[in-house]
Amino acid sequence: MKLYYVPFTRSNRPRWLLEELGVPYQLVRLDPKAGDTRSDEHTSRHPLQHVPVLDTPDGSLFESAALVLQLADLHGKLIPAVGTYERGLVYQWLFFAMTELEPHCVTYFDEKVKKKTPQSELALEAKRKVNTAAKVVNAELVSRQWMLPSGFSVADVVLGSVAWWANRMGALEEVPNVVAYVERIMARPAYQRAVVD
Ligand SMILES: N[C@@H](CCC(=O)N[C@@H](CS)C(=O)NCC(=O)O)C(=O)O
Repeated sequence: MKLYYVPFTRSNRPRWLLEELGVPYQLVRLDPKAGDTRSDEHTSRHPLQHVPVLDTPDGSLFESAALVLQLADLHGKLIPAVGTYERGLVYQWLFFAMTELEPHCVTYFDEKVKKKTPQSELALEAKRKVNTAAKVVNAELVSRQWMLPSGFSVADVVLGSVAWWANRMGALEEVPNVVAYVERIMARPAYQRAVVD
């Protein structure tokens, strides 16, 4: 497996899962500032010139959540069997992370970090929406450590990395279980190996 990767981006998600699975992989580091993601070669891998992209023996794939699902299925680990209720929960939390939480994190990041306007109307609205979604996760984590009753799974790789981002930006308010969840994630040896460089 070959992973096209830019540090501190969504490409950490498949890298973290590869580390959790303990399977060998090749990391191809791209430097967006040097134009690596805009090259013809990379555009042929990802038409939007984004990372991550994963080369598999059968062809290349993009979209971080899709890569995580596919890798877990290929290795038969950290994902419940197709058709089980817990598999449904994996879909639920992956879609929740990607559609209910991440888009508001993107808006908050753009306002706070890129435009440096953390008090703009858009920023405050995005922060409110981040916390509306985070409260759902907070309630879920009252009685458990990870999103599935059976324990750590791919759901935590995707939802956990979005929660990490929200926490890192200082967007989370009054969701102590989510903050503790992010701390548990950061304490995982596989996570630490995935973000080391
Ligand atoms: N929905 C996509 C988003 C991919 C994306 O936006 N990637 C960003 C980094 S987080 C990117 O490649 N930006 C362009 C660049 O860095 O040159 C996914 O989850 O994989």
